[in-house]
Amino acid sequence: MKTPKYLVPEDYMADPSVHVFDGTLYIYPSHDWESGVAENDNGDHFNMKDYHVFSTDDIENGTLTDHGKVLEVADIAWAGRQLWDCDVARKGDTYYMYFPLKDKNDTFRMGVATSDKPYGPFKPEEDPIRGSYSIDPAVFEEDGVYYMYFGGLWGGQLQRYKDNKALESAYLPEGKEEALPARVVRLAEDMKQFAEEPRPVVILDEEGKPLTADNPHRFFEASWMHKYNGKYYFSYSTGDTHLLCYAVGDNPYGPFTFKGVILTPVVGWTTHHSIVEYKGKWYLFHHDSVPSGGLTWLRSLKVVELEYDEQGNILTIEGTANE
Ligand code: FUB
Repeated sequence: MKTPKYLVPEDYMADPSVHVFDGTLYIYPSHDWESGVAENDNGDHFNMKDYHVFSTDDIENGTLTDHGKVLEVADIAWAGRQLWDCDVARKGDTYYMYFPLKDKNDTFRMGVATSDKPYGPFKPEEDPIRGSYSIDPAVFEEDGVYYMYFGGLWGGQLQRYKDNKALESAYLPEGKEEALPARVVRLAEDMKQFAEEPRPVVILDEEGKPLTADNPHRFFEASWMHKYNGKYYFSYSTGDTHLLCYAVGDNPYGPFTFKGVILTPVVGWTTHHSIVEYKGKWYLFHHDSVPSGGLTWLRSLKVVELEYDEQGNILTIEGTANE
């Protein structure tokens, strides 16, 4: 499947987190809609209020099942507004959905909701995860240990925190200062709290120096982790330079060395993805705003095959290539 394919042409879905459970592929996207909120740098126009889950046994030629609304703002006791990119992990017989949502003080926290089925519905906990902040959770499991990667600049509020503490005033590094890193944290046994203080996800250049704030490849949002040939691939969006990039490390905490661009800019401001192996092939799930005529808050899900060269480098995909 060398050309990308739109997955849900009848609705606007974005930020796909994708997992395979018992041989079926499940997609957990954000659900975009026209809420009428004006576009701004704070991301207020991404005013999503619920999630759907999709599944398929044949991503290339099959149809997707829409499992309907599985969680909504109205069900969450601590909710303010804006359900952004979520992810789901399985431990034992329980499926845990992790979601960023602004609380009643307009501060993003990470919530947890559970289900006994991968397609929900998900029942939210009464409170957000203690000590959680910012957006875009992505959960990676290895040998029964679960790691959450998270964080996002600007509207994602990461610049409001240092050493996991809220700052009195936000600070965004500039120029040759070190870029703000994503965070990674091990989840507790019960999957509902952090087991430790979140750590920085350090991305180094080829000389071993952390990427600086003026580097067009520095982290902005949309963390994802996958493993290929024994290496850990941390991938992410560069936000205002509109790329999906990746960096490779030897363990889930990093550091990671910058390797390259996965996807060149798509139509629409945001770019966001997941990378999954299914039935012997690797796929990039992502979104663009072509079907809505470029409206960045009305995005559409896509999938395209992802390939590596013999050294394990990801071959760059053209963001404006279409069906
Ligand atoms: O969908 C809202 C936000 O836009 C996500 O959390 C970001 O990653 C960006 O895609």
